[in-house]
Amino acid sequence: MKLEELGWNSFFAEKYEEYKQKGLFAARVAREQKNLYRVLSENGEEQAIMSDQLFMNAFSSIELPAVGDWVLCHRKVGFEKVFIDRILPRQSKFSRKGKDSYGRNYQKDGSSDEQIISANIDTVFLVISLDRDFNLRKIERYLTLIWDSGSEPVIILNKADQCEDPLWFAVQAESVALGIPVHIISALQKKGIEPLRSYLKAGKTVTFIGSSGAGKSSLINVLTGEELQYVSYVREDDKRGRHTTTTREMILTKGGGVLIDNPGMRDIKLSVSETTLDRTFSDIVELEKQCRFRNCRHESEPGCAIKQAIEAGKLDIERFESYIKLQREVKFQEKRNKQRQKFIDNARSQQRVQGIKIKKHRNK
Ligand SMILES: Nc1nc2c(ncn2[C@@H]2O[C@H](COP(=O)(O)OP(=O)(O)OP(=O)(O)O)[C@@H](O)[C@H]2O)c(=O)[nH]1
Ligand SMILES: [Mg+2]
Ligand SMILES: [Zn+2]
Repeated sequence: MKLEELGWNSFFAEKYEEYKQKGLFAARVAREQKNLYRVLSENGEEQAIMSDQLFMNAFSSIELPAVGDWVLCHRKVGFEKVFIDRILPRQSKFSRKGKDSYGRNYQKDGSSDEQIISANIDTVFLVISLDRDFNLRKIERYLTLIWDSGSEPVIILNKADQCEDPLWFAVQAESVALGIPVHIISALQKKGIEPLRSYLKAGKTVTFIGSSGAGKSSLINVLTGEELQYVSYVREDDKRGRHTTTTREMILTKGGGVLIDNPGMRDIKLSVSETTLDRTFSDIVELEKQCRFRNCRHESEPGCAIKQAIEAGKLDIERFESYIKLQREVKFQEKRNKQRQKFIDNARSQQRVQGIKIKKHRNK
């Protein structure tokens, strides 16, 4: 297995340079389960665990290896598993708020932690099924998360076979996608799949996100031509999906290209910067610039471009309200993140001063 096929590039090679001499080898995390990892490298696939040092120095779950990460490992005589010593800087990281996959929460203040969903991603396939799952406000949230990750979103409307007028949904989706590609497919009938192959290039990584039951694993199976991922059945009476995929997992396609399947997401809490949010709502940001007053609150001010656009039917009022709501959420999170960072910085400097290693209980 060549590292380049797994997504290795000059960015990582440069970071690796200083560790080459220390006998550490590079590998990519393909799977994570409890504290056990599976890594892929030139040596093939192996089981791995974190070195004590990596684990004990981690102050939050984003400092632990995640699927998609490039890590540096060493071998110890007498041990079958390899040890992960270090995570190379991430080129992009797709994260969300919440407890990590083991239900651990590293935040001493009780607030939820940031959790890496997958790292070093080029493209995110946002899979939405054309039934009750379809919701523009939800798409806006997802897109903001994706923009924040530093990867490119693609919207995939699945289960076209279940829907009378998929094009109508596509037009709706395009109204919030603002130029992001939107594809209509049916994973079940294997329709609309070919155009998606252009995103799967050797050494490029695509991750799949969306609600449980949207068809992420089904699509992966169609793209790889193999029944690699478990697919659930959906109860006919309420069309609700059931969680099938339980771990994040990396899958290599035959033509090159790395896929990462994820379990469905329940809630999508945002912890992003305002700049990221403005990217999702760039149409509104543009409009705001045309208001007569720079500090227009878009209420009763004269010459308000937002109000005019809403009245003229050019801007959906629900979209505008969604923007305001998310802005509030983002500001609140930014404040919390600052407090948290202060806490971590303090704890780190104390640790350094006292020279004490705080022992954490593993596997709890
Ligand atoms: N009718 C129809 N059903 C589909 C389609 N794609 C997937 N399904 C069905 O939807 C159900 C859920 O599919 P999965 O692929 O398991 O969904 P998932 O997004 O991986 O779900 P989680 O792993 O729980 O996040 C299964 O019963 C699939 O057979 C489609 O295009 N049309
Ligand atoms: Mg799945
Ligand atoms: Zn205004």
